[in-house]
Amino acid sequence: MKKDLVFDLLKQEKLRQRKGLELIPSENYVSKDVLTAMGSVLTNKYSEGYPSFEGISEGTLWSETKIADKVLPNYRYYGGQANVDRIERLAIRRAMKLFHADHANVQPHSGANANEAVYFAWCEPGDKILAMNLAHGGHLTHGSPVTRSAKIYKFLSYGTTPDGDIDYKELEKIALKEKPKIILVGYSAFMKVPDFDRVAKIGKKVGALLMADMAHVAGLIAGGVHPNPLDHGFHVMTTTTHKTLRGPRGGLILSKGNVASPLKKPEKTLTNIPILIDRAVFPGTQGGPLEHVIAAKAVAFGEALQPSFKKYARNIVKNAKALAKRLQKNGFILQGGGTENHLVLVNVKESFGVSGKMFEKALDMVGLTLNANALPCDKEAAFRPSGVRLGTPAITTRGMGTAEMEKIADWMTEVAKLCVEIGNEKDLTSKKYAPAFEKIHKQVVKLALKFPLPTEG
Ligand code: DSN
Repeated sequence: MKKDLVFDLLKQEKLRQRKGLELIPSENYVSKDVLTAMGSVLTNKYSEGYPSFEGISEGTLWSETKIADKVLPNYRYYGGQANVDRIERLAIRRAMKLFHADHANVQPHSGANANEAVYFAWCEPGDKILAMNLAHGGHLTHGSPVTRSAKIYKFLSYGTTPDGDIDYKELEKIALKEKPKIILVGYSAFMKVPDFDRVAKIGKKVGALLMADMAHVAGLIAGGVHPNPLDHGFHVMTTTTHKTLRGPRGGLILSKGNVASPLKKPEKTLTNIPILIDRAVFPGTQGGPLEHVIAAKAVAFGEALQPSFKKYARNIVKNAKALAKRLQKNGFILQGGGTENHLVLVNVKESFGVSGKMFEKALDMVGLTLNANALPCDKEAAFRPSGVRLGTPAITTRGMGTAEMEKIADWMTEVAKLCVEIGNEKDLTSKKYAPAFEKIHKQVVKLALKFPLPTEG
């Protein structure tokens, strides 16, 4: 029988990934084991509810073999859960260990779902949530008016300072005045390391739940090169599992507090946060968990617990700093003057007079993938922003080092100069410039093929 057309397209996507360089800071390449677990028979299984840890004593709580050996009672709505329970318990324990949490909920289908579940767990409609302004690097799910959450809760926002850091003074001023139920530190375009202690102090003064959305830097936290908000007074941390953490596409909620049976109706207290969150994920906001993805999360957490992941995390940051330094040397103006994590935000407009969108398209033509991104107080329209955002998690997974970062920065500079010469976006594909783009593209492909994806071979 003829194979579905989808498989031809998958082949082409594999080739695109192999021959190009992924610079989008929120993307990565998973291992063969993560991919195998995700494509497993667990996709056939329904398992609404949760596994339990009843009968596992404190002493054996952290023994993976014992957790995986035991068939225990559970809180599920379907039979046939013996293996699913054991896999989900492994994922939970590994996540807790990785992030020093008292509890982990591994069921959120995405980071957006994870955030929404936390709001739902702690707030009533109309309650105030204080989060970073989207235009300053925050995230859509932190209060953008187009989201469902923004129609339910009242979001307030703080911004960043001209040097790119969180405006802590503004955050404190708003918190003291408005007494929000949640103070949220999290972002998708921010290159500094937050001062969690400072925010925790403010949160305690006003009695807010302290929540960190660490989707971008979870892998850096797991690898020990970025502070963990749960070690600095925060109550909850949400994340996706597919960015620096290098797992399958999905969400995760970690929390501090007491873990009790999900059957008891909990009071809204800080110590009950883990159980409030479990109930907010299911049945509050989601139905059946994606157990094939949870299995892949368990594998990814297992990989992140290995010493080699620490080295990976270190290299992500080292590479990002090298990339930033070379870009600056070549004339690019960087938001915040550089980077402290995996991400670089470039003001292309100010550096070369080129729009972020034109630069993104031109780089795509040579096999360098990143995204146009608005800068704080961007004067340009949101769909034609002044900047681009790029990062090193994926290319570091491929084994690239600082020498390759310099090459990439140099190619980006060549492309920026070509853009200046071309002048406008619609002429990017003009025949006149094709040889110049092709010359750079060939060099990018040559380098990419030297560094195979983890799933190749
Ligand atoms: N879309 C993600 C990112 O690229 O940062 C955030 O959810």
